[in-house]
Amino acid sequence: MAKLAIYGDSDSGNCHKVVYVAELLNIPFEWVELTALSGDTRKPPFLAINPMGQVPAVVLPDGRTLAQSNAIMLHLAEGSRLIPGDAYDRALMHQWLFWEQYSHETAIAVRRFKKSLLKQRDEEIDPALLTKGNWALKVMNDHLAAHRYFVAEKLSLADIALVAYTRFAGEGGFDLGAFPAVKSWVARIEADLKIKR
Ligand SMILES: N[C@@H](CCC(=O)N[C@@H](CS)C(=O)NCC(=O)O)C(=O)O
Repeated sequence: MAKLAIYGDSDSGNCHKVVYVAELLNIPFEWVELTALSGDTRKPPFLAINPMGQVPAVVLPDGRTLAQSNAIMLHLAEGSRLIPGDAYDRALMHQWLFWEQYSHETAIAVRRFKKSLLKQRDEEIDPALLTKGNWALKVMNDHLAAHRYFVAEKLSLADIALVAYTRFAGEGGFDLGAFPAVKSWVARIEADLKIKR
């Protein structure tokens, strides 16, 4: 029987999300490394798997393909403890997943990419990214000051999506020391996910 194949870049938090879920749920997989910066994600062999030209993308054991980190996590975790059974809690989880993609990843991951991977200097980076990322961290910190997890006081895909880039926020020039509830939540989720690196 074919295994799940995860096409990803090992520097990418979006790709890590998929691995975290597969490992947590004991789903066997093979990893296919594709460096986003090399342009390989925009070449025909990979475009046949994901016409959007981005990692992560997966080929399921039955040969079907799927892209977008949060969609892949939702599919792999269908019916598992990582998706709340209660309809309202499930909607709350989706609330955080959509917010992560629109308001968090677009500032924190993008600034980290520019600073840490493209080696751009602060003066070269749009200052709005710092403002937007700090706002996202404040929203998280306010929530986590009163909660151990994002939804229903237990680990869900919301925590996994949000931790993926929050744990690298320092590489993007964000100071997690200013957001103590976020900092301790990151350590808690890293322990829950048994993250090694
Ligand atoms: N919304 C997408 C974002 C995926 C994304 O931005 N992937 C980047 C790596 S983190 C990529 O493949 N960049 C290469 C490119 O766009 O050509 C997701 O969550 O999967």
